[in-house]
Amino acid sequence: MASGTALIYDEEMTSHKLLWNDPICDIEVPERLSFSYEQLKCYHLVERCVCVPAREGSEEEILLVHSSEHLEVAKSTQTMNEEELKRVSGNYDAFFFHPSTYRCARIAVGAGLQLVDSVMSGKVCNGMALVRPPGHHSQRNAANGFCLFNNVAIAAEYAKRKYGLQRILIVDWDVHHGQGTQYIFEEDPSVLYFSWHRYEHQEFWPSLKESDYDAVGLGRGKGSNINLPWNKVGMGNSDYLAAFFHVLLPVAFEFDPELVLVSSGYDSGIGDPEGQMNATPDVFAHLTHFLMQLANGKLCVILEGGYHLKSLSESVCMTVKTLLGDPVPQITGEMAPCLSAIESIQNVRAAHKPYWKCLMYEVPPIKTAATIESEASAHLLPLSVRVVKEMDMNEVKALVSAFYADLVKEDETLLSLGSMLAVLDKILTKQVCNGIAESPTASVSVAVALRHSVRFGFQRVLCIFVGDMEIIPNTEDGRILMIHICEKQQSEKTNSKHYISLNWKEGAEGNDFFSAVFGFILPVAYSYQANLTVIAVGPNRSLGINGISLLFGLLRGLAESRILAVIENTEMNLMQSVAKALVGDSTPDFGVYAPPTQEKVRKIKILRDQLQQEWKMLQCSGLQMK
Ligand code: Q9C
Ligand code: ZN
Repeated sequence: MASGTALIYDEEMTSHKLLWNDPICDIEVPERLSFSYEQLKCYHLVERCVCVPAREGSEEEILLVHSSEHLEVAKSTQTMNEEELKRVSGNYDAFFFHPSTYRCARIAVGAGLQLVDSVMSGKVCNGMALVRPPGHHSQRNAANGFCLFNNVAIAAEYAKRKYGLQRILIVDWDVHHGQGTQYIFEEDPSVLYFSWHRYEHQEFWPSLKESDYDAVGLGRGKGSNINLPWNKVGMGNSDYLAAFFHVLLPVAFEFDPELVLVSSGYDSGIGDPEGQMNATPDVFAHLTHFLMQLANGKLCVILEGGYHLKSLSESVCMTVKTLLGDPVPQITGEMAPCLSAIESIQNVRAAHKPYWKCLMYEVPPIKTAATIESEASAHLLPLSVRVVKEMDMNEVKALVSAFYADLVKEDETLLSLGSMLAVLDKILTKQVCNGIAESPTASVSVAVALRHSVRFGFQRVLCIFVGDMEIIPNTEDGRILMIHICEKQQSEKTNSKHYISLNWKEGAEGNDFFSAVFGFILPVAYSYQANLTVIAVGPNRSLGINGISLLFGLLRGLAESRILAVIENTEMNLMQSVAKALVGDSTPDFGVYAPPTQEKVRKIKILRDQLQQEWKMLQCSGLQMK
């Protein structure tokens, strides 16, 4: 299992700069790179990365994607004077040449390829390349939008050839549409391209019809181009997360890429003069964390846009920090996507319904008056499991007798409570991020853990039960949100809005749980914004080990990664997988994609309709009037 994060930066790429007055191009400055790198140093992130040198991309490598005419024009600019440079630049929409541009662009290409090689060879697990000029607007035969060569597209094509990859995912979270990348891969089913972008009903640059949600790819590539147009400015954290939950992640997990590349523009972040969006640097930690769950963690992040130096550099740091495995920061603020975002999300889901099994039961959007028009081998275990000393028995007794005395008669239970509380205390006092406790009676341990956490001062604890468990009701309503995943229909607890029963039995293929995770559990969890997550795995669980691992891996993105796992009937396999997921170094191999049954999709939809007023991140289609 590869570990480590590559960082690629070469100061030489700061020599490409605008030599004349041009109000369109003057935001693409060398400081974007140097400032970001300084900020990385400032947070001591550079020293934690594996610093990989950049190199020049070869002509042959550039020709993987570009025409020889384009390469020759670019090459010819090296010896031009300012007047000639200005004239050639004028042949393109929003591009400037400097005598060093060709050299810089070749280093930008090579940096991306070095990153792909570092990840594919197993030298590192993931990494980021800070490059300019950026790439995603660049086309086979043209420079465009500050881009000369399409760094990410070349990286994808290179990875396909050199490593024989058959499925590559490109996630383009830059605020502009990477139309260059779309054109390059639109007929290629082996590259899934996802882009969200400021669109404003085609008002915003590059103002193309083909940036809309109905451009799904061509020929054999149908379904492998996903455009999510933002028709309003001001999109924020919840809108981006909703796009991941309801569009990108379900499709990406179905696609099951062997490598993920990010066209990582930060002009989609707050403060950017181009994007005019509201997403904070924190959200990029979450987006990165989600993508780390794919392709066995093989993730290459390559810089594109981002023009607000502070916002850009903070977001770069959040990305690199997350790649390094640091806890994901908690997102603050109300979690609810806006109506315009929901509408766009609904449109893309409907447009892609023919191509993706995860969307096959999608109902086509109908715009009517009914749409409301308003806004375990030991070394694998996390530290906590190994080092925590059990609590003093009297201390435990005293603690427990305060509330659950009648439940705790047997010594065995008391003993396990002791070790659970010891782990929990380490989490509460921030000595560790997460931990596992074994318990012969998970429901009792969890009840005690929840009560203890609330007493400690936690305002919101998310508790997920997997399996048959007699859930001990709590009296701290509002401070605890319970989601119970089990095969049997739970009876009458459902009248509390803080108890949700998700009646679910994993199918034989064993991965149809994705639809429940992305379509329901994560949206509810993000809406709630817990300070602590407790996950209890009991007997007769209706989920396989992979599903449980995925749940742990993804929930590490919440509550600053604070998770207490309570596991009954410890199987070695389960313990090991949970431990791996908690330390964040493994994503299970899900095998052949099994779509959820229509019945399950319906079940999720009913729950969503029922609960989306309370848990707003569930919204992914227009609200139906009652
Ligand atoms: N009226 C990247 O973010 N704007 N490129 C042109 C013309 C060009 C952005 C406006 C923006 C290019 C990599
Ligand atoms: Zn951009």
